[in-house]
Amino acid sequence: MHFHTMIVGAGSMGMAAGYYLAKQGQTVLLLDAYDPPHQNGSHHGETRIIRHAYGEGEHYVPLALRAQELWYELEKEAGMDLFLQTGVLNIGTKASSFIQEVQASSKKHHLPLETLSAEEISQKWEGLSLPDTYIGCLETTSGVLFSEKIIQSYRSLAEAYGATMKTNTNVIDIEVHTNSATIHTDTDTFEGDRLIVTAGPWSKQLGEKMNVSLPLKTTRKTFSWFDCKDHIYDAEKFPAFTFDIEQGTYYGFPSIEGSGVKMGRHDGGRDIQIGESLKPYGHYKEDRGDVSKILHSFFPHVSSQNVGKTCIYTMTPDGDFIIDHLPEHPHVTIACGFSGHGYKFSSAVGEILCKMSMNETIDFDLSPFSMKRFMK
Ligand code: PYC
Repeated sequence: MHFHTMIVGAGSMGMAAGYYLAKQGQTVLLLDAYDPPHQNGSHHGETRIIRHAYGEGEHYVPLALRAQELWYELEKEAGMDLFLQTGVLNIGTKASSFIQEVQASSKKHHLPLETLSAEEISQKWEGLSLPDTYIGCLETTSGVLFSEKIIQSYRSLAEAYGATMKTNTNVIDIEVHTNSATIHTDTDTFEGDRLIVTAGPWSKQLGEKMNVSLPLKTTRKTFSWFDCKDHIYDAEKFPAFTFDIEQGTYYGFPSIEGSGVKMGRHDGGRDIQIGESLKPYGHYKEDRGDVSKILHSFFPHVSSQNVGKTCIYTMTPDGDFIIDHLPEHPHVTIACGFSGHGYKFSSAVGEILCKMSMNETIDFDLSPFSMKRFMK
């Protein structure tokens, strides 16, 4: 079988790319080791945050704004709610470089952002009680994405546009030729003019099959939901949030239809080797301890913990993504290393990967995401 584009890894980035390519009338093959949406990578756990003013660097803002437009478009096409405009409150001290970058990026890109003192925050949300030295930057235009529903929507639409989806399929080998590629799976061989590798934590191993050494580290992360005594944290009145404080960096979600407050720690985690089985949530003491300490310090109306899960971050050394062609083979693109903050961009990244695969002009500066930065 011969395709215009073959995509290895149909998670958040790959599935979005497959959708855009199939919609453009291209023949597309999507391969995944599981059956997406699934619980084995980096897209499960129901929700992800989208923020526009961006603590990780203002170079992400145009990408975040395009992603937001595309989320609204996807909602329309899929005919369902995939984004909830809860707003996002970024919390930290004035000295936090993350908070400073949130403020600077909002100023540079003229984004609506309100800075509130700890007292103003507790007046606005009785569910938050913060030290006097903390401030919060509130962006009301952003909020929460329903990550698994989105992957399912992209998949259904891509298949409706004619994409071929092969699930529970392991890629055994990849041969890159001058103008094409061959993929050998455990059951079949596929040929394509273009190849996109969007395999999250499995990208490093797949890179090796193409003689590319990707500087990726995989980290086991946890997140958990906490019961709330009353409706104080309901998404109708409480925002998604991030913390950049001396205890670490954290993120969380309001209670959505009775889910409870969801919270995870963004820094830290345990390095893992892909292939080793992931220890279940609760295996390590810090799985419960890390976030419950923060939650019980600052969220006085949260009660007992409910349930937790594990997921995987694929980290680059600098925390910026990799979205690039292979230096010697421009028909092969790799998008990986989303370093725990990529999901929100997956619509825009999917569109970019589609354009790269069709040799179209890209409207974004992708130089911060080049592979060359690691090849000095
Ligand atoms: O980038 O906001 C974020 C985020 C939330 C959870 C993990 N990353």
